[in-house]
Amino acid sequence: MGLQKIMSLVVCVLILCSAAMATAGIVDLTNSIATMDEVGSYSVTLFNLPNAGGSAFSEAQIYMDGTVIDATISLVVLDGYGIPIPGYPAEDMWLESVDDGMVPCTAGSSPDFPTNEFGETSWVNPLNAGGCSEDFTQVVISGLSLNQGPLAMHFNSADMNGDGAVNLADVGTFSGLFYGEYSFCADFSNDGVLNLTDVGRLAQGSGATCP
Ligand SMILES: [Ca+2]
Ligand SMILES: [Ca+2]
Repeated sequence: MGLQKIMSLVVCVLILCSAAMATAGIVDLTNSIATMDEVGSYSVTLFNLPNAGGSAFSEAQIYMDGTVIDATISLVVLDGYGIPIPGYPAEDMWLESVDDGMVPCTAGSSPDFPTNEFGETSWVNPLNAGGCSEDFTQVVISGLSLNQGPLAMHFNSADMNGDGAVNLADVGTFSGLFYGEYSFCADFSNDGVLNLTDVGRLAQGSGATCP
């Protein structure tokens, strides 16, 4: 092989390398995937408190049924080549209600840990959050939603107005809803009825605040 040929090969390789450098290690919102593997075709509801005293994802409830179900969310963060991105900071990933009804405390809806060597993280621990959303849930990485359909997860909270504290204002709202027509936002056990179980969860959350 002549020197010129070898040189042109080297140049080719360098160009390929620099093209690869342009997107390697950068999150790809299509390749990265979030799943709730145990949920199947159900939609689920998670009861939140600002102090993370609400439900773990492993103890979410089937929407309007109340049966406990494991709604752990798994996220795999991949670059444009499908290569895992390890060490992605937990606080740069979070959950958002499509209608913004769930209101997290600062970094309150982030996953449990930064991505591992396989680019994986998950949501199991309870969120620090309030507010109410009967809409679906987006997984967001550094401000951009994944290019997939949202997850069938809803949220409610004893912090009904989502101001970061469970106090008399929320008790007043709950009382108003409790004696009225059925309200998803007050059905903390999400079994489709408002009863003492929901009052118990309100009591459980009383005084809870964002960290
Ligand atoms: Ca409140
Ligand atoms: Ca209920």
